[in-house]
Amino acid sequence: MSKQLILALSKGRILDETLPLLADAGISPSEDLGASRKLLFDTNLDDVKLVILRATDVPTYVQLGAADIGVAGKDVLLEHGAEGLYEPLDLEIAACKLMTAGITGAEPARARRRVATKFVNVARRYYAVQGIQAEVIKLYGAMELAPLMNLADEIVDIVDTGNTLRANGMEPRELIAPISTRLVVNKAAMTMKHERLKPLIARLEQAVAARRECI
Ligand code: PRT
Ligand code: MG
Repeated sequence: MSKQLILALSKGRILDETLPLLADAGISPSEDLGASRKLLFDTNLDDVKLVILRATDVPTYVQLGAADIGVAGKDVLLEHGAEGLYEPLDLEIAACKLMTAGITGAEPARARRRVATKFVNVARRYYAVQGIQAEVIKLYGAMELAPLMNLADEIVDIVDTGNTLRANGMEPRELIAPISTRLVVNKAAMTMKHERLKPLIARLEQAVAARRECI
């Protein structure tokens, strides 16, 4: 294994909150991420490189060791599964909730409930544990549309303020899991590169703790 550490970041809203946290931990990209179409970046630290990925690809890169360490939403991790990954630190950013939701005031009456979501594994597990028969329908976006269009009785989606649901005549129902962004580490790298990873994780831990004290 090379001595280099590859850190995989989730692009989108998580990235916006990750970069300041990394800066607090003393890691910054050598160039402006927004200014180029590059996806692999050097940092101020000689042995740390950043790769910017689609959020759902981060667990795959880290699990298979293409990246040593990654930053991903707990929702994405729950959907992907934890095999080959350690999750040593809650970064306490991009907090939200994974919930079921449906049309406001409507009873989820159907014996076999149709559930639209991009979190199909999470949804199947959740309804099975509840003892509810569910037909889970995979969607890639705009879950809020599915009940309105009579594609599904319910959705499983991320809720923050609830405004998106309300704007579409829907209400949150059950909480499946509170979500925040986590640090994940490749299991083999955790052993082989422990010397290098340990101080990096410790610095991030301190940065998270320092923010908690400011609130
Ligand atoms: O575009 P792509 O399909 O790749 O994913 P995405 O657009 O969902 O990615 P992005 O950049 O939005 O980041 C997603 C990650 O951010 C998730 O995996 C969560 O861990 C985290 N996160 C935190 C959120 C939210 N808050 C959030 N509010 N992800 C999505 N939302 C969306 C939600 O899907 C819904 O459409 O915001 C809407 C709900 O917000 P409220 O405030 O109206 O309830
Ligand atoms: Mg998006």
